[in-house]
Amino acid sequence: MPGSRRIADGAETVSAAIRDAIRAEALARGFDAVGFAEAALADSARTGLAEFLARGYHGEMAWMASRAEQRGDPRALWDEARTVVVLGMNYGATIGPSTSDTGVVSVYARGRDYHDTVKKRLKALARWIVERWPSELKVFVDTAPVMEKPLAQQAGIGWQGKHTNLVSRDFGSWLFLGEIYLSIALEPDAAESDHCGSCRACLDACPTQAFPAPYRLDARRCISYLTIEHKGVIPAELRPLIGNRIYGCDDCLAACPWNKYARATTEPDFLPRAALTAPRLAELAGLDDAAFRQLFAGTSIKRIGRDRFLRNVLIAIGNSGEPALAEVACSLLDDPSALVRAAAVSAFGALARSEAAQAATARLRREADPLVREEWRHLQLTIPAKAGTHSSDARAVEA
Ligand code: B12
Ligand code: SF4
Ligand code: SF4
Repeated sequence: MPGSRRIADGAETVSAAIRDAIRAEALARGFDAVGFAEAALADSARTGLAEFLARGYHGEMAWMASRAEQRGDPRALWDEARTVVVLGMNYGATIGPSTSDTGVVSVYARGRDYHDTVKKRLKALARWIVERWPSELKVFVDTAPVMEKPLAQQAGIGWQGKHTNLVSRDFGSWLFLGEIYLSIALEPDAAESDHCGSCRACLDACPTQAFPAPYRLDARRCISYLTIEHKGVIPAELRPLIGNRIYGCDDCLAACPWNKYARATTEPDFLPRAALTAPRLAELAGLDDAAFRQLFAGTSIKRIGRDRFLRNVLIAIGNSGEPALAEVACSLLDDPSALVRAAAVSAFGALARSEAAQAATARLRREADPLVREEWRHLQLTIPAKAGTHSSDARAVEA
């Protein structure tokens, strides 16, 4: 096979020495967990993926279905792959309480975009490897069609818990994963076994009941999916369950008892930015495109763009129960983005019910976007306007 060099055939000692050297170098370069797997997935991973897709649990993530064959088989992605080096980086942090007028950004997104940090480290380690042992290689983190969690379990780094993420005995739920595919065959590590036992803390902690069964996630109900991947209007029945989570969700991860072994990350890139620990909803709602890009430069939040982010902020405003924030929602009813306008209607309706319902008729006369019109109509149906009681809020929105 071109480019493939089976240097470890019948030479277990050499293979072990190479693995030990790579492991030591990876740890020295700031990775926290390292394991080796054969470049082949267990049948259970492939069938789990097929079931996930067949049930439509991936929602709008069409990219998951379109490269399913490569996702389910490392060699279908790259036929020279023989070994997968799986690497983990600890991003553990303390999760403090939040107030209703602030938003919660999930822990993984509070620092620098992990894709950049992990990829840079993977590439540097990969260069170090090829300088010593002739191998073709490829590096991946998150975005490629790779099943990172089952590979990490096969490499012994942890096990897929009932919340479907990888749990580590040393770092709990808080590891980012990345991989180096090598064309040389090295002895794999022993796979980790499942240590969930009868625990179901993560399943019970989920605010949207996104787990149809243990080890199975319906992404369409997951707040992480809804606030990050989902591009359109968030279904009305799920909005109240989102609370003040404005980017991702950590509830199932945080509930895991194995987090007692977790430790705070010391990686400077993953330390939380002050602006992202308890951002005030009213301030976030005032971001225009340029201010959004400036505030979130270098973070993963910038990937979703200002409009989708403001949609999330408005859902949190609608859930805040803070009448003072009704004005903030009201100020976005004329936003150029239909997605933002639709979320503003929903938030305004949640905080100032009768004023919003009274404004609906006038607003419907000039709103052309079907999604925003639907939000106004929904308000009219669910909150009958009280005749003759125009408040100042209602006059402002009708204007
Ligand atoms: C798509 C995706 C999402 C989707 C779907 C999540 C999901 N669980 O599939 C959404 C947007 C919801 C999401 C959310 C999050 N994600 Co994400 N996501 C991915 C991505 C790109 C692909 C995952 C995938 O292949 N899913 C498809 C399903 C079929 O695979 P699976 O989860 O392994 O499902 C298995 C089980 O269902 C099992 N199974 C089925 N039936 C049964 C029955 C039994 C008995 C058993 C044992 C197993 C079993 O078979 C399947 C195959 O193994 C990976 C990166 C990557 N390329 O792998 C990151 C990744 C999984 N995400 C990650 C993170 C950090 C998150 C969030 C924590 C972010 C946040 N704070 O908001 C949340 C966690 C939500 C959760 N509980 O999973 C990390 C997880 C790191 C870790 N320690 O595991 C990854 C690995 C990215 C990275 N490189 O670090 N994510
Ligand atoms: S990330 Fe949040 S919404 Fe998604 S499954 Fe976990 S607890 Fe549920
Ligand atoms: S909370 Fe319990 S069931 Fe969920 S992953 Fe952790 S140990 Fe497993």
